[in-house]
Amino acid sequence: MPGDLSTGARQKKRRLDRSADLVVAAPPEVQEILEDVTTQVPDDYPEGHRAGYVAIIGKPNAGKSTLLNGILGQKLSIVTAKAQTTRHRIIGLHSEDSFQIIFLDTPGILREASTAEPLNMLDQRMMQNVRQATKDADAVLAIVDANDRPEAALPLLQPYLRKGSVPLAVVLNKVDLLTSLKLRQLVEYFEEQPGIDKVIPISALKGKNLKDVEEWALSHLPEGPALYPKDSVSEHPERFFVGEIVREKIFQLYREEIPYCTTVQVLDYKERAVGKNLVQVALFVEHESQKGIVVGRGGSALKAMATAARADIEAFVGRPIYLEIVVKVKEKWRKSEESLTSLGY
Ligand SMILES: Nc1nc2c(ncn2[C@@H]2O[C@H](COP(=O)(O)OP(=O)(O)OP(=O)(O)O)[C@@H](O)[C@H]2O)c(=O)[nH]1
Ligand SMILES: [Mg+2]
Repeated sequence: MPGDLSTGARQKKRRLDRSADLVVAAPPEVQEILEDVTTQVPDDYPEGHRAGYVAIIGKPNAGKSTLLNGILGQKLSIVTAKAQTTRHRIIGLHSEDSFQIIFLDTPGILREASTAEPLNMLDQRMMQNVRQATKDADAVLAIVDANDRPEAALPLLQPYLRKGSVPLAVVLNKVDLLTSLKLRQLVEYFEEQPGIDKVIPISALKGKNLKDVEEWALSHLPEGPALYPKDSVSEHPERFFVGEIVREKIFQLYREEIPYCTTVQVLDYKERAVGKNLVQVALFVEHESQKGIVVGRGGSALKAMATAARADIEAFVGRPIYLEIVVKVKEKWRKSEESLTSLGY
């Protein structure tokens, strides 16, 4: 029977556990449960069992989170039509008897630093999350929107095209919007680029060819035991996803700068044996004027958003909840190291 986790795998996992603690400000009792869970790594595993990390990277809005959800068969990572929805590195666990793929969904990669004004501090933290994910990865899936100019994707792929780099697949997404001729041309274009291990056309939204992505990823994972319990779908606690669902509704229901100047923090998450669970969320904006927009006339905008969020949170946790949202101003939170850290970035 094969033995213990390799030192490299343990180090990677420790790094991820640590950075996840930063991302998710879980209360002590949750942290304790997490500790229990993450230390229960089995010492042996079935012959031929594979496990490892697969980073999902790409430009904003390419469909990274939709792909993760499609492979997992459940809505885990939030998805909206607006760019820069995902801000953290989201772990999604896809396990079967013979493997565990640890997917790392990441924020969309922004413009190259050399060609534009400097990124704000939130953007910088988001890019740090991408770098961390690819550093830990055994394989990288670069999601490319097949409707964009293919040349525009090359700078993003560049770091993985070098010899000895981590294996890279270009996943051409949204092929449901393309003619088959255009698709053939695109596949040829990327296949001609040296250093790309495979080009996989998919529609994450329609669930087309997702098995091909899974099979390619699996073929690049090392043999080893599962790193997380097989029945878990993520390592982030439920309250993290509750906050994400509120953020998703903000992205879906507000326009212009509001989604981008807003963040949420789950203040309290009480599971009750009887009655509804209590969820208290603080929603931070940067100016008083933005607070007015979020709340709306007579509170109508906030009420509509909270109603939509509550329905999705209830579907996610599988029971009724009581959701309380308070709107607060935290000036320039996107530009302050201290605020970003206290807000879980
Ligand atoms: N037509 C079509 N739309 C898709 C497909 N995959 C994703 N989308 C849509 O593209 C938009 C962005 O999807 P996301 O999954 O949030 O994209 P993302 O890459 O995670 O975006 P960020 O988190 O902002 O970087 C959403 O409106 C999706 O419904 C696809 O295969 N076909
Ligand atoms: Mg996303």
